[in-house]
Parts: sequence; C-alpha cells; structure tokens
Amino acid sequence: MYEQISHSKLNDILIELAPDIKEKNLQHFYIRLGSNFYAIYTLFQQLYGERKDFDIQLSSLVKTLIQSYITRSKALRKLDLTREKDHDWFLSQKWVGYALYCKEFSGNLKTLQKKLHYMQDLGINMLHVMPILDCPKGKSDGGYAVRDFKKINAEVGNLKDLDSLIKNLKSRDILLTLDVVVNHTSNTHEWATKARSGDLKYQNYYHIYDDRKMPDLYEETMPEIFPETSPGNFTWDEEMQKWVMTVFNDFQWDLNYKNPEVLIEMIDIILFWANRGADIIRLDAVAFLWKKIGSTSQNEREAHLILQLMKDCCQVSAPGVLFIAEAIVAPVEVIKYFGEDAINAKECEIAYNATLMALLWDAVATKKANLLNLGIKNIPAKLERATWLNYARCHDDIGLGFDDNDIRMAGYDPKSHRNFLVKYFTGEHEGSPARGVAFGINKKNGDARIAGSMASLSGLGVALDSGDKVALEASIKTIDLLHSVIMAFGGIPLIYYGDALGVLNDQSYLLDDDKKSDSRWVHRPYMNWNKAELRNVQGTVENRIFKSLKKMIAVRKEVSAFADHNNRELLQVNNPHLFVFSRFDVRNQYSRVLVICNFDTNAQQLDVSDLRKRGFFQYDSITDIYSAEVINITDNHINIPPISFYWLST
Ligand code: OTU
Repeated sequence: MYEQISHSKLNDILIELAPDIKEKNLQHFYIRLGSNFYAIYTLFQQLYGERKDFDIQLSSLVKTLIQSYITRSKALRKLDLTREKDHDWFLSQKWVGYALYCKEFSGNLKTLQKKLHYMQDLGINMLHVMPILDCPKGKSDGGYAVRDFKKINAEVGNLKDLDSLIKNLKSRDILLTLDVVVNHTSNTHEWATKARSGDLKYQNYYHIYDDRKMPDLYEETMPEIFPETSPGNFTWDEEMQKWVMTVFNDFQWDLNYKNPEVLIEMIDIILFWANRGADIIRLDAVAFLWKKIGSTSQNEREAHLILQLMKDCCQVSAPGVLFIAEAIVAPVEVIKYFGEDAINAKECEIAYNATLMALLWDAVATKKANLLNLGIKNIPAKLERATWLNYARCHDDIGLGFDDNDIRMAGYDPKSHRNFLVKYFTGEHEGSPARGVAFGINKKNGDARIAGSMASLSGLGVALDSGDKVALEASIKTIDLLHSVIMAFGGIPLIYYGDALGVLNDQSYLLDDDKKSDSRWVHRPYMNWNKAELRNVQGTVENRIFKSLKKMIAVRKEVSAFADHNNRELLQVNNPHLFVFSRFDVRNQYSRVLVICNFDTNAQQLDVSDLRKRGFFQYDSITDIYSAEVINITDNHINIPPISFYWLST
C-alpha cells in the first residue's frame, strides 16, 4: 500500500543507504519492500513510535533487510519466486514431518545424513532438527538456551556440516525446519555477559531490576512455567547484584522487546538461518514475547505485533520461508498466531496443535471421545493460508490445558479429571497400563503435566514385560490410532522420533546430572539403531508399528481430501467412544473420506442412519482406504473393532 508519510521515510532511508549498496539486481526486493513497508512502518511505530531514536532504529531495520537479501543465494531467491507462484504449497497432503534431537538420534550432523534414508523409508519429507545452535554444556534446556545464535553447537558439528546436510536434504526434496529461540537467551550469551559486566546497552536487552519492586508486581499475575526446577519468574544475579526476568529456567534470560534493537537483532538472526537454507523457522515460545504488569504476560497484543513485523520483514528478504508458531495456549489464543488476516496482519503459517494432542490423550485414558469432540468443536476456524502441525507426542510434556467448561460438559469435574489423567498416565490409576512420569508439578496449585514416550504412555512397556498378548495388541493399536488421527485431521502431521518404532521411555537421563531434574528427557531417547533394523523383521513390534505408519503416510499422500483447505467436518454421533469427521476435496467431489476412530477397548457400533441422510453410506458396503477392507453395513449399523480407525471412502 502507498502512504505518503511512510513512503517518504523509506525514500530517505534508501538514499542514506545507497552508497553501501553495490548489488544492482534488487528489483524483487524493492517491490516487496514497497508492498510491505507501510505495514512495517505502522507496526514499528505502534511499538516504538514514542522513542527519540525511532528514525535511526527504522533505518537500521531496513538496512538489516537489504543486507540479508543481498546475501541470499541465487538458488534461494529462485525458490522464493517458485513458492510465490504456488503460494499454498505447504497445505498439500504430501507433507509429513519428523522431529528429532540430533545428538540423541544420530550423534551429530554428519551422521544424521546417514539416517536420511530411514526417514525416507517412512515417507518423511519435512525434518525438524531440534535446536542445534551453540549453547553451554549442561544448562542448555536441550538447546533452548542459546549462547550464540549464529554458531552451531560443537557437540553436533559446525556450519559446514549443516550446509552439507541442507544440500543433501534438498536433493531428496526434504524440507528443513530450524529453531530460532526468540523469547530468551542463555545467561552465557555475549549480550548477557556484557549486561553482567555493567554494560547498560545490553542490560537493556533484558528485563533487569535493581530490587524486588517490579519483579513483585509481575509475580502477582505471572504463572510459573517450570515450578519444580525454576520457581518464580526472576533470578538474582550475584555478579550484577540485580534481578533478571527468567520465565523458563533460571539460566534463560527473557529478551526485552520493548527495546527495538532486540527485535532487529532477532530479525537478522531469523534471516541468517533463512539464508543458510532453512525452509521453515520454528519460533519458540512466541506467546511470551511481551511482558506486561497485571497480566499473565502471555498472548499480549504486542507479542502479535512483533510476530507480524517478523513476518512482514521475512517476506521482504526471504519470502519463501515459513514460520511455525510454538504457542501452547488455549485454542482461542492459538488461532491468533496465524494472524488476523492473511494479507494485512499475517503472522505464522503453521502452528502447533497442542489442543488436539492433549485431547487425544484424554480419549486414550477415558476410552471416550466426548471431551475430544467438544474440544475440537470449539477450535475457532483458522485463516486460509495457514495450517496446523498435528502431533501426538513431541519433545515437550503433555499439558492438560483443556477448557474447564468443556470438561464439565463432558461430564467430569475439572480438578478431579486432570488429577485422574495424571494418575492414569503415570500408572498410578488402578489398571492403567501407562508408564509416564509427572512433569512440572506445582505444589502451590496442584497442577501437573505428563512426560513419557508414546509407546510407554500407550502401555507397550507393561505389555512387553507381562507378556500379555491382549495388552500388547491394545498398546500397538493405540499407537496406530493416534497416528491415524494426526495423518487425517488436516494439517502437517509431525512424527516424533522413536514413535514409528514404539521406543519406550529412556531412563538414562536419571544418570545425567544435567538432565535428571527435567523429566521430559524420559521421552528424548537415544536411538537404538539395531532395534530400528527390526522394523524389517516380520512380526516384531517395531515392524508392526513402522509398517502401519508407513502405509498411513503413503495413503495420506494419495488422497487430496487430506490436504488442509479448511475441509473438515466434525460429525456428532450418538456413541461416546467414537470420534468421527469427514474430509473432502472442494475441487474433486469424488475425494471424500469419513474418518471413524474408536477409542474403546470393546468393539463399538455406529448407527449410520443420520449419516445416510447426509449423503454418506449410500451403499450396503464401503471400502476402508487404509486396509482396503470392505466394511458391511447391517441394519444401518457398522461395527468398529476395539481401539481402531477407519478411513472410509464415501
Ligand atoms: C518451549 O516450550 C520448548 O518447546 C521447550 O522445550 C523449552 O523448554 C521452552 O520453550 C523454553 O525454551 O514455551 O509456548 O511445558 O510447553 O515451555 C510454550 C513447557 C513453550 C513447554 C513450554 C514451551
């Protein structure tokens, strides 16, 4: 959009920067800058308009954008143009993601290349290598406490190794997701070190206070994220003799986005990794970006303005790159991280669907889909050029952030239901086969979350130990069922490493001083590659789980109704154990799938009379596109076996 004030400012900035710009071929850059500048200017002004150095900061931002574009390779610029033409390429059903910790998965970046064929065997084409940036040994939060944002953690390799991995991935058409931890740095980051030594410029990069006055005000309303290991939101720094805001661990210093220099630094870092060849940038903990006294300091309006700025800027210099929002917050809030408008107020194209994830585990524990149905119904519609990252397990814990009203409507009391879930998944509930570990127990308010691998939470460990065949079947079927939902729901399924093989909890973290206090490490296993080979041995547990998942992925890729074009309809049925939804392709009326999931350990009947009125089940038999089995309809009913799913072609 053309607007006089911002445009004349931009002209001044460009004239000032001109002598330093050698490259002539900036046509695409200038067009994008011109298109987005009014938005960039307006957002920057809303955030920093009061500052005396506003013009200087704005000019520094534009300089960052030009410099980043100039260093963007020809190949990546070409990719930007290709993606521009095919602007909703990432909504296709062909994408299947995989998340792993490099060190635990393969040792380092070099050896990771030797395992790519394993992922391809499964059908993976989007790889998220969890944080690999330089961080101190020990106090690193699995890489989420970054010491140097432009350096690779020496434990896994160096920039050259990453370049070589990226080249390899590109030749296989596998996308790469890298993390940029935008909310905080390690307390050993150069900015933090300088702040400690008294440098005011860098003290301004963080939230630092002389006494408890401000921290106490903040604490009145800010929840605790890691109550066991890092209670409160502030840490006393001996060297500085000051309080520092540390919302997560005490060694993770929260960045101060009230300072525009921080935002510009982070945009520069995002573009640095975009230029290195990352296709997708995962923005960690985005809900926390703006702190405000008297609030929880999550989901603040300014946090959204910051993300809009990051997106607008990225679109100017590296438009082909997508953002993933990691915001584990209530559905009404999560949806906002896509932005309010795909053109005027866009933010991240992809967001973690933590709601679905937690609801799925609720269905596993209760064997009923009533809370799942209610919870999904209440997820607001999202923008068109936006998609979910659907997962059943990831590197973090399972939080029980369901809506209290939904819990009540499902027929439970919120407090005792959450209590039941924690007990169920930690194996304390009578008859529960799950063997997870509690995480983040908050003694003050009784909250707790759950850690544990998909297999251990699904009862595989207990079944193998006891040799109980029925229990073994149930656990494998639970794993399949969970995977089947994330494949079919609409969005990009994200497989967590180990889950395709039924990897159990890894207790070795208890022997590691740096990990033992954080139970999330129980589900961040060292891969056992000999066990992975068992996937090729007929009849083994590894073979059964891997084979089913591989088949689901292959079928998903073939079915256009599984692409995410807001083409899902949740269907209410009168059996509480069933979760039923349809997927359709607006451009192809023949591609329609009815997904039916039975979470109960007994077979369930589905009365299809109502569904028949809605155009489903027009014949007496119907094919399951996953198993190729023909399902018969008898007296208007179909039978769904215990813990299983159908993908019916209607
Ligand atoms: C994210 O997590 C990461 O995924 C965690 O691995 C990190 O520990 C954390 O940030 C700090 O960098 O910020 O928006 O239960 O769900 O900490 C949600 C805790 C986050 C995580 C939460 C999360």
